[in-house]
Amino acid sequence: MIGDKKVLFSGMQATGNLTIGNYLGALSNWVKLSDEYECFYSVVDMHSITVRQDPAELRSRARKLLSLYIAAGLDPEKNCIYYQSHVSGHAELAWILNCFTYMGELSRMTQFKDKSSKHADNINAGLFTYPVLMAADILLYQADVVPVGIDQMQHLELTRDIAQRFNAIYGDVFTVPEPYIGKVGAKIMSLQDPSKKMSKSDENPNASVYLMDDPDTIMRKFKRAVTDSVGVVKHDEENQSGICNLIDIYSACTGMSVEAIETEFEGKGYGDFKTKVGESVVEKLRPLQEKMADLEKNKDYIDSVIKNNAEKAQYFSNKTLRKVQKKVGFPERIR
Ligand code: ATP
Ligand code: LTN
Repeated sequence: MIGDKKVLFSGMQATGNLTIGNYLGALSNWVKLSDEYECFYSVVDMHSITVRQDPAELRSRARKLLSLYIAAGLDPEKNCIYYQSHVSGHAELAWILNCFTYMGELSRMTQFKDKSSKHADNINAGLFTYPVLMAADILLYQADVVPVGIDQMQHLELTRDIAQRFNAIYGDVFTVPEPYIGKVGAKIMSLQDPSKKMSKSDENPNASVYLMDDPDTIMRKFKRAVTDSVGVVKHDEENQSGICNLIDIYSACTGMSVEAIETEFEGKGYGDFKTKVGESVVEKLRPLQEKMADLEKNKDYIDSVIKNNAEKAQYFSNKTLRKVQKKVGFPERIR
């Protein structure tokens, strides 16, 4: 707890351009929960270097991502929006937690398996211990809740296991966090292959809709979206995964229920449906894109957010870090 509020932590990597999957699965829930909790939203740039990055590009993407958090509706006066690399406690706690995590646990992580097959020439130790750094992010702020998309559930479970293991040895040090998975949009699929999740690192640009895509591009991508030959707008995951995905996107953008959507498009063709889905996405993204254009002009404001929030995050993270260091037996600091 911070004051009378429970704590929320979440983060995104500054790799690639964000997609509507990132937005509907994570960012929009962050905004929804931000009044209820004391929130920490990090641009997890330290996670990004587990795969090779161009330094200038990483820096510019990280800044864009931080601005995007604000453009999506997170108020940086109320929410702590900061770069992971500006707060030394993440790496320090990760080291300690590495000593409480087993090789076997890390070898089972599907994201590690996926990324090591994609980057076979660079299976570095950071890629392997990535989930421990994620656990450190969360436990450092004593987070009660972590809003993420379904693909991160396995990492969340590992975080809970590490916290419980540590608490069993040293007493109640860490809050054991709960995942928060939204009801709609928790797994948006690729528009070109609905059996795969929409991902910012997909090589096919038609597979993903990016948050900064202009309206014409968005409409074109939805028109080209892979569907089926059934011809009915129905939420049938087994036989109509493409249509199902479009229904989920439409539902997440309009707030309509699946049943109401099926009724709206009864007797209508896929062409009409795809147009409506595209329009709903364009409308959903419009305010975010406008705000983003404003923020890009306001360098000093973003700089002040970066500075003030890093200090705030450093302050709260230090409390946990000092406690953990004492518990494991590091010598006291002499003042
Ligand atoms: P990459 O494909 O480069 O690994 P990513 O698109 O999966 O990246 P992350 O930075 O790993 O993006 O994820 C940020 C957040 O967005 C996480 O909470 C993740 O669960 C969520 N997320 C990512 N893709 C989707 C998706 N297709 N549907 C719903 N949520 C998603
Ligand atoms: N592993 C996450 C990003 C991430 C994160 C976190 C999410 C790093 N640290 C802490 C929630 C909480 C990903 O790949 N999407």
